[in-house]
Amino acid sequence: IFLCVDHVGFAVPDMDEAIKLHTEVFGWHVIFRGKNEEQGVEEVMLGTNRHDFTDRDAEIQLLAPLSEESTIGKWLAKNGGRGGIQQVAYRVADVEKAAEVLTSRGVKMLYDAPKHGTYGSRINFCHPKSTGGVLLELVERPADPEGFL
Ligand code: MC0
Repeated sequence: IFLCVDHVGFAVPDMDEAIKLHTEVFGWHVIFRGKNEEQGVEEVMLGTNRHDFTDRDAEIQLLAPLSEESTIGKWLAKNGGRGGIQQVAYRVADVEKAAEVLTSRGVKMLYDAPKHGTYGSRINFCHPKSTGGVLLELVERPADPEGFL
């Protein structure tokens, strides 16, 4: 079902501080910064800066809450205000098909239909109660990522 790991999502209490840490200390490059109002997040995607950079590389996603009531706001509050790994995202070719297959195997999907994700991707999530405790996101990237990367 899965093509590869698309990204690992870190919940962060302070975006600017997190960017500084992951770029200056760990050497990642900011390749996208934006807001997803529907998900209640400010997000930053971190990637490598190799000359042969392609959208096949797994990325790190920094997620800061737009409000205390948002998913990330609640997650941070539950984690004592500290950041941490909030999700792992698997890339799929067809998010509806992948959700259908996983549902038939007993996984509980969060959404009946895909929602909008980073770079114009289509996303859904597997509830952590049916994955052994990890929030798993399914990501179908747009066919043409031109203009995003
Ligand atoms: C909650 N739980 C988690 C978890 N969040 N377990 C693992 N990883 C997480 N991230 C567990 C809690 O510990 C608790 O377990 C149970 O799930 C219910 O927790 P809750 O605090 O009551 O939380 P809920 O039910 O309000 O929300 C959990 C749920 C939510 C997964 C439904 O986080 C959600 O809707 N997530 C999908 C959307 C999302 O994450 N958006 C932000 C990223 P116990 O054992 O205590 O009952 S946006 C994004 O990712 C976009 C930009 C993209 O990539 O394109």
